[in-house]
Amino acid sequence: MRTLAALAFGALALAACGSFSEKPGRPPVALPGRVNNEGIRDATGTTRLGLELRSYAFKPTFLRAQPGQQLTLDLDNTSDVAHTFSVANQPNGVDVVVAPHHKRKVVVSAPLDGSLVFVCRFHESSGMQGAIYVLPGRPVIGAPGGVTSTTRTPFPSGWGS
Ligand SMILES: [Cu+2]
Repeated sequence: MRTLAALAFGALALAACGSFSEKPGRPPVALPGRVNNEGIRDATGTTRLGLELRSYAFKPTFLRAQPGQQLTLDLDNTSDVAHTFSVANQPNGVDVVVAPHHKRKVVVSAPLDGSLVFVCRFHESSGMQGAIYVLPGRPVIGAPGGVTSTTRTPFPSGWGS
């Protein structure tokens, strides 16, 4: 009976995990070109979240935010190749290289409307791009919010473990 109970609990835990928001679903905004969709995250209630860089996708791929909301992104490259986090539709946008198995931190502001598109410059054509968006279904436009700063501050010890 103990085994059965454990199995039941495991199934419940799996079901609970399945209901989280990072399941790849229909893309909330249409980006030009190929997009490897690793899920949507509602970031409207947070100021900081992790963004995994893998080959060749950002996870999560789409971040929903409030207009102008400032977000600290803990970039975590879990792959064996270098990636970039580069804002595509910003004249003076951020362009950060993250070495294999390294972490970087960027602070961005959500646009007031539309989407802030980010790409990996090395693998954009392979579908490595995503967006911070305000409302689903809105067109991708140049964003007056944009990037406020980037830092090279080391991550707190134990981060990501
Ligand atoms: Cu890349």
